[in-house]
Amino acid sequence: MNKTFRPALAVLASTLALASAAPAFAGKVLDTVKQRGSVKCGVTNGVAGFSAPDTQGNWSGLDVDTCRAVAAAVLGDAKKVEFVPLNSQQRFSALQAGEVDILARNTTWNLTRDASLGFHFTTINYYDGQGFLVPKKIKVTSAKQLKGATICTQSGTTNEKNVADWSKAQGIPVKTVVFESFEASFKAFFAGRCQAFTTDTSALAGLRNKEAPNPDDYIILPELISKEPLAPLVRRGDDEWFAIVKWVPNALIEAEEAGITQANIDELKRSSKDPAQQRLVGTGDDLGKLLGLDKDWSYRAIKAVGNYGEIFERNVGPKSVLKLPRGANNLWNKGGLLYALPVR
Ligand SMILES: N[C@@H](CCC(=O)N[C@@H](CS)C(=O)NCC(=O)O)C(=O)O
Repeated sequence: MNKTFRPALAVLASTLALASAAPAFAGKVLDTVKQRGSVKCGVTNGVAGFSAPDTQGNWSGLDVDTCRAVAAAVLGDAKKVEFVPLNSQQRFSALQAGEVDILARNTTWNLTRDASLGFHFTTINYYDGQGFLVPKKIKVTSAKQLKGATICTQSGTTNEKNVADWSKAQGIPVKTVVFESFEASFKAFFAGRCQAFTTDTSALAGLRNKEAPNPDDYIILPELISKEPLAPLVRRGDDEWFAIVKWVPNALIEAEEAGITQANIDELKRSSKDPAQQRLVGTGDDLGKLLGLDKDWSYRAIKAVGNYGEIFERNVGPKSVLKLPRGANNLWNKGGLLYALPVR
């Protein structure tokens, strides 16, 4: 070997050794969360299936479960979450100002938001697309028939911009009416102010089933006019917290791939000999320490909310009022787009 390369290689080797042995340094957000004893999670004011309070103020939904899983992983208790309702306009400034530790609020990951707001998107927890809800009585069965229609939507969303793009690209002029509050926007629609309502189709399913005076009087049109990959996000500047909020939801997807459920996790913790399962249930390699957590971080998260498939089923799938098909949100080896990064 050329002698001049030897010292450089030695430095590289020792750097790599250090990198693999070094413990993670807990970031400021994790310290604050531990001191406070709760995770502050920015959510919506109420979108069925994603984040909505019941009459007693108990929150549920797919985004809510992401925050509960993080709380279980870092604080050992899925209940230690403070939910902060934010409308579409308020959500980003609240995260920037440090009013929440995580924004888990049906938020679409796109270039502008990723590159200009000072955030890191973490793991996509729902692949969505924008659509239209219309009353059956107007006899519209395709978005192509919306020429000249008045369309209600909420400001501060991708939806507002997508409908303008779609209208231009398709040569279908429409009149968009935007509202700052979600409630005001859908109430106006159900009162007949607009011929169509547009937002992410998952939210349209919630609107139709939970808010419509009579769900059977409304249909969701077949066209999807955009891609809406929804993901929780965190502020930049704390790589350790970013890693936690990236790896916890990822572990819930990996748990589904590995066949670990809320019901079988304790049995697998006792008896599994499969290294992939062992890492997730806390009996294999200790990956928690690399995140500034303990060995049972993912065990607690899965035990608290279930694997991704269970979360989907309960909140938006067959066990919910939304009854959304698994579609793109199925695992990659079952025809969907979910592909967990290896937890190893
Ligand atoms: N995914 C889209 C839309 C998200 C969004 O804010 N949707 C509205 C309409 S469903 C909402 O959640 N409103 C609830 C609220 O403001 O509390 C985005 O990130 O802009």
